[in-house]
Amino acid sequence: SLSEKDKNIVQTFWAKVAGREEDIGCDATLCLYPQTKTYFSHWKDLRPGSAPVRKHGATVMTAVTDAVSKIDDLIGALLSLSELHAFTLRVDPANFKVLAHNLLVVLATVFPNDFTPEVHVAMDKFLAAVAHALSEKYR
Ligand code: ZNH
Repeated sequence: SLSEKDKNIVQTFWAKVAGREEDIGCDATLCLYPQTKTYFSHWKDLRPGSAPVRKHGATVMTAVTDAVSKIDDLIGALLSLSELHAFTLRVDPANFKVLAHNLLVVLATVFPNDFTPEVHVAMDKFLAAVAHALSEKYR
């Protein structure tokens, strides 16, 4: 689980994402990894970089920013989103791990100097905890 040191590393590193949620979120979700597009078939334009795809990327990243600010209670912070994904959106929770991996790749690419091995470990633990919290309402 996340040590106090990990939490500090995550919070410091994640501050760099501010203002770039749309680009990073787009790349981590449907822009570079369109294999999940079956969940978004109700959108008119699903092409990588389309307006709804960019908007969704920003939405997910903003939710991650919110989770970073509530890092001491991720289960509580993400409970309603877990419910939404489990019962309304019916997203296979395996996708949370896929997104965590994709996001690590994107972050390493966008911030090659800041993404040290230490940051990598802390972000990996954090995103695993987020995936776990989002899976809470799945039974
Ligand atoms: Zn998700 C939506 C978050 C992952 C799918 N999302 C969403 C939202 C949010 C989120 C915030 C919005 C809501 C409202 O509106 O209310 N997600 C999130 C997070 C994560 C996620 C935080 C992790 C980290 N998702 C995900 C995945 C998937 C998804 C992985 C699959 C693949 N989501 C989704 C969908 C939706 C969402 C489908 C809906 C969209 C529309 O718009 O329609």
